[in-house]
Amino acid sequence: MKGKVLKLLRQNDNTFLSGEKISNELNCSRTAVWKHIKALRNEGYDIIAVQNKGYQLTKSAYLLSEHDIYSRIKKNDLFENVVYHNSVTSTQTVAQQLANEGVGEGTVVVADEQTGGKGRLGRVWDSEKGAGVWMSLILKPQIDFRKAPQLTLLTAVAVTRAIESVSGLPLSIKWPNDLLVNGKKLCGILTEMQADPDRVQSVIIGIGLNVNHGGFPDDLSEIATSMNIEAGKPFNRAEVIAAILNEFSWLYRTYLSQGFSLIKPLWEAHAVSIGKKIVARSTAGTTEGYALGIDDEGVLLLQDNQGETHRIYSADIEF
Ligand code: BT5
Repeated sequence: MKGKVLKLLRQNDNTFLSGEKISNELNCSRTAVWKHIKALRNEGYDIIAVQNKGYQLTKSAYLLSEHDIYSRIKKNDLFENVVYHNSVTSTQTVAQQLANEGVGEGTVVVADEQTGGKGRLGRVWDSEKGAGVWMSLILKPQIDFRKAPQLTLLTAVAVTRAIESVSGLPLSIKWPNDLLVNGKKLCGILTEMQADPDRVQSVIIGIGLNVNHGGFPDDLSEIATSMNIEAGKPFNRAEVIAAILNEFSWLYRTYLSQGFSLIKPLWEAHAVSIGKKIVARSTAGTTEGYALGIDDEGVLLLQDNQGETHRIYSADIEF
């Protein structure tokens, strides 16, 4: 069956073939078609999927390669070293290992697929092969460890600006680490730190960005989206990566020399949760109230129903 799907796609080179047409021709369900497409992608076939259009077998335009990333990184950007893998368990683990071995700032680990991609608190991050940007930045900032969460907010600003410039899609930031388009999650950020009592040794920033997905597994289809689904066209992932690294470089340098106060208004300009009634859940408990904003440290200020203001360092929020 997989071979028949591939044959149909080959016969329709350079045009989109709808899932419905394939399922009719092969007398199977559209879910079965999607599963075969996924299996073909896992074997290395570059198949793009666009909502309301269907599937198309492409040449190399949307394949990711180390050379393509290198060739697009701007001169003087922070990132001079790209470590590329076709498949890894998690780019976070690879980056942490490199940082422990003494690799310094300016290295980025990128993978075409993660078999054990992770979110916060041990959650799973779905990292389909060939579809997204799965990458981890190695940083060694000379900052107090309490300030590390600011880097999550800085990264949210960098990715938002980069995606808006590449695609024109309007993004909003949901504190602390989600980037949304039309209320659905396009990107998640994971900041992991190793620190002594007073000083940060390394910070690994993981960025998971859905780029060319045509759909998601059942458990994510209601909450996740991709650039492809939102814009109705696929994107070159190397171009997206280079744009993110470029935005990140200047924001991070500004942050190191002048602190968080210049990043804060850029973050606020895209924040969706501020001024809204929210519920914040964390391992410490659940707090309900109005999100007043973030303070100069990047901590969320939440006023509860009794008028008391709480400082929330990390939580999942709903509004
Ligand atoms: C995050 O966690 O949003 C951080 C995700 C960071 C992923 C990157 S990829 C490169 C690097 N290497 C890694 O191993 N990780 C980083 P959190 O806020 O805990 O959100 C996790 C939740 O998002 C899951 O429980 C799902 O509900 C949802 N989710 C999982 N995969 C998704 C996807 N591809 N797109 C949108 N939502 C997803």
